[in-house]
Amino acid sequence: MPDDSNFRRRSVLRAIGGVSAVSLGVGTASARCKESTDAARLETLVPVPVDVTSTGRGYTITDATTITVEDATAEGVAEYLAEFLRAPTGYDLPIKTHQGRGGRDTISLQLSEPSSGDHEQGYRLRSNPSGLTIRANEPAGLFAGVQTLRQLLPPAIEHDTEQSTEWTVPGGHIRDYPRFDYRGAHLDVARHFFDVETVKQFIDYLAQYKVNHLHLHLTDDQGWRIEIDSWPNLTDEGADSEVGGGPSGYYTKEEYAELIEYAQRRYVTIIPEIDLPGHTGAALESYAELNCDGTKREEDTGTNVGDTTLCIDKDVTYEFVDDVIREVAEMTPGPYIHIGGDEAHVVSDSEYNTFMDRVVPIVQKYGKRPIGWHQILDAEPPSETIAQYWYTGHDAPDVAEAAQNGHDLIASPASHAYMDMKYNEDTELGLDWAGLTSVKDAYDWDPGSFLNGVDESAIMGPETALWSETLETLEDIEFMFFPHFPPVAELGWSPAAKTDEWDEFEHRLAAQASRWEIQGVNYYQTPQVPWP
Ligand code: TNX
Repeated sequence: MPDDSNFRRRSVLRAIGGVSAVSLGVGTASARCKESTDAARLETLVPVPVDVTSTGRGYTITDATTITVEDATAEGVAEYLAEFLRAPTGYDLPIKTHQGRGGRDTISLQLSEPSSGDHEQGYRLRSNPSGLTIRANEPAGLFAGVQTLRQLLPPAIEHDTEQSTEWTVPGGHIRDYPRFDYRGAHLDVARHFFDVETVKQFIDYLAQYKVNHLHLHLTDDQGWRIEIDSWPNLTDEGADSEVGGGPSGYYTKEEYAELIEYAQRRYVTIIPEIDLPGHTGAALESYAELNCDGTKREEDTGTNVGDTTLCIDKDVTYEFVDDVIREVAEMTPGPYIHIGGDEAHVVSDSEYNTFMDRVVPIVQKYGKRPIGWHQILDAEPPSETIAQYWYTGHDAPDVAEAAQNGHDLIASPASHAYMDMKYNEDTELGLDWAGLTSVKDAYDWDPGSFLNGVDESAIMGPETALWSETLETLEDIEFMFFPHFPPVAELGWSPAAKTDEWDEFEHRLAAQASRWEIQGVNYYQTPQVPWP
């Protein structure tokens, strides 16, 4: 239950100590004041880095700044950074190739040989008056460093038109790497359809908080959202409905490729989900032969779950699944395909097992690693199968046993990671079947130890889920996602020892709001957070 009533409003200045005490107006005092305002940004990063050292004066980006890379490997990140900085600063920020550190007035992006103890997604960032360096083992690490750099700049950097301000990065060193390699966010585009632009915006939000997997729930009872050439009715007939019956749609193969590419540029891997054998109303509405009774199902615009299934006993079911998985595998460069497996309430246990025994190998045959909601473990699939835990309890002996037997898990407990749970009783959007999830609840758990009897080494990482029964627009998505999401993003990235103090986190979270305001994010101003 949320605990908004106990909330006490505290100034974010507490977290950025000392700033308010410095007198303004006098030359040096004002410079010192600015320096400490800049330095405060080292202390409001989300996710909080592994190590941060403040060293006084930092680097100011000017008209003279160039971005340097040592070779083409870092160019993609350099271009992303330049594109991001050019509009608000109005500077040219040319990208140049240069061996080693770029020298004065450069933002230098360096890829180095991994040194011992360095994580492959980690980075180091240094800022001093002569320049700024981000060093990493992999481009993904550079990209994470760039997201940190973004938060080290004044919030005005989030504008897409030219601003006049001093673009100072506080002086300091940061050493940083993720706790979990896998940090995910799920988006339900089936209950309500979201167009390509909306999903791109969502991907940008993930990247901003260092989340590197987007799980797209592409099919459900209410709509089929991905073009499949060999079964064209799926989108000709199965894509024109959604919850409430409003306007809907699907991604053509070209649009899906566009999303993949957009995500790749941001080091986000897309995981497509084709939910099987339940949650298949849209397919059953498109093809009579997939139904056991041979007649097409009626269009579904409601929110019931669990009352649909492909016909387990028919061969055509497996021809259908094979074609769909083959085409989805062909258009997905990432290593995973999610095959759902949840809430198949109208099949018997033995039918469920029969189905998964045939379908899991299809995913493997097309070179992908299967993921399922944790019910998939009931069918005892091969240990390569990843299970996504979504119940609320800490005790799940079957899941714990599977983890001990080699299954990897994704942690999405609905009581903490379901972004569609209402913040409190008054939240107009969202659901409450798993209880209310305040922003504090979203932070108050440990993905590594949530499940009793499961060792942290079996946890790939946390994943948020955003189901869209009640969400129709980008504004709706933003309302449930902000500020529910950054807490879970931090739990995925930051060291456990740095993520157990809500009193400290709430100030860093509050400091993000000035960026969201400029970005135009429709966030919920929960009274639990001391917004500035
Ligand atoms: C449960 S989580 C579901 C979804 C609903 C969601 C709403 C899961 C695997 N199944 O079908 O959309 O709750 O919160």
